[in-house]
Amino acid sequence: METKQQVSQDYYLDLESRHGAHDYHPLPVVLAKGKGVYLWDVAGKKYYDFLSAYSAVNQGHCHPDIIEAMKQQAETLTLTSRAFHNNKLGEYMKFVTTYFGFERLLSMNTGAEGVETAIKISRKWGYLKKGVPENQAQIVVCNNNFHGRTTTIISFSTDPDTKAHFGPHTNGFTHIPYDDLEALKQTLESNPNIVGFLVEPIQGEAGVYTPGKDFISGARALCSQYNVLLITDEIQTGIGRTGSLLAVCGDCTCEDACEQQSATYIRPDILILGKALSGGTYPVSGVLCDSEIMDVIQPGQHGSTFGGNPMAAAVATKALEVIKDEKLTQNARRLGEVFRNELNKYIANSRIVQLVRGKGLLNAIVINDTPDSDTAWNICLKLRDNGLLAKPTHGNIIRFAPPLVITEEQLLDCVKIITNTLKGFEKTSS
Ligand code: IF1
Repeated sequence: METKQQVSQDYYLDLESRHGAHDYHPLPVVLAKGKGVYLWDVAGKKYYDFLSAYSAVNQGHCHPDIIEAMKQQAETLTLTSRAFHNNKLGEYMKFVTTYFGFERLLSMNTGAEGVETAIKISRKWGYLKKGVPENQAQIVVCNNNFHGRTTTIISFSTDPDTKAHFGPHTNGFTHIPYDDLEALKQTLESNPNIVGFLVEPIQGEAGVYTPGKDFISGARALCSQYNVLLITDEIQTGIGRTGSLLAVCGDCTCEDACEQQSATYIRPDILILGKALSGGTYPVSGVLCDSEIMDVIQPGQHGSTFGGNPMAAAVATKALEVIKDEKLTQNARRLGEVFRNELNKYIANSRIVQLVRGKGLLNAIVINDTPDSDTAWNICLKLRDNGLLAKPTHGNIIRFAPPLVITEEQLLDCVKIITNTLKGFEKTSS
């Protein structure tokens, strides 16, 4: 926070505008401090964070235990590369594979790297284990997917903004509509070269689309039937965000490692994690699967300079411990219900809001205006003025995703801010 002078927000906006790539259109607010569910801007104004850095800050901003783990490791050993072993990676591998119930971990940094890793593993598994002819592997993806921004991943995006003018695109991906089991079945039975089905259990960027209750379980059955790897991208939905440890856990309330999962748990063949894996303090992602799949990767065939570094291991271990120690998954489930119930009371008499949808503390409201209108944006500007930070996903959809450490009192305070702000837009709605 500026002590000598209140440096104007414009000073910071101008620096970014003049010296940076214009690859984002952020809400006009310049943040300087974060703690728990709160953020402060350069003028010292306090906000509730209702985006959580796209669900990377599930454990709350600057969680003291995660920061302490980070400080200790930072003063000890930050990076060895995988050219040598270090004393943190093996223990982390054991911890995280036990935590999620898989045999092996390949540790990377960004979510997109995790997705790319899963694509490479699936293709190679297809060639070496399923007998797919070289370079013929196909991976099924869903329309309106979001899995990151590398060239291969945007090659199978259906969003023009994400994909246009970045060609030539990578081949080997087949699209189906999201939440369409019949389309998946027809695709799998008609193409023997399919090696994987890559899917978000809830489509976050598309607007927090929660599929029918049988979609993921049905996909699991079809993938098993046709010897295709079920690859779940839980980079945004995982680690307690949806009121379960993983969005595919269904109503599981287990507090132990995943092998004690309840009947509702749908175990993927490959699980991709990121974001909150570090509690928003450091880029850490990971791909988990069993040996039969992971062993297609042999020395020299994949990796990254920072992949599996001691700092990532220390921070991710603590970040996952915090999720369980503070029962953040259970808090997300309970307060997610409260949030949707309270908003639905407002929506019952609203003309500006069509609906609220989501699971746990990953929710969104659909504004009663066209996707190209600026109503959702203007609502977010007003929410900012009223002390709550959120941002539209596509056009007329506003995502609401606070840190999972939020208390019921804070949540109800936020519901009040949101509904009072929406009221100001009711009279102008058509
Ligand atoms: C941006 C979206 C959210 C993700 C899923 C992989 C990744 C992401 C399900 C890649 C990343 C971020 C990226 C960020 C904004 C944000 C986002 F709007 F882009 F789509 F959350 F919905 N799978 N999502 O959500 O992980 O490489 O970023 O670590 O690029 O604008 P990453």
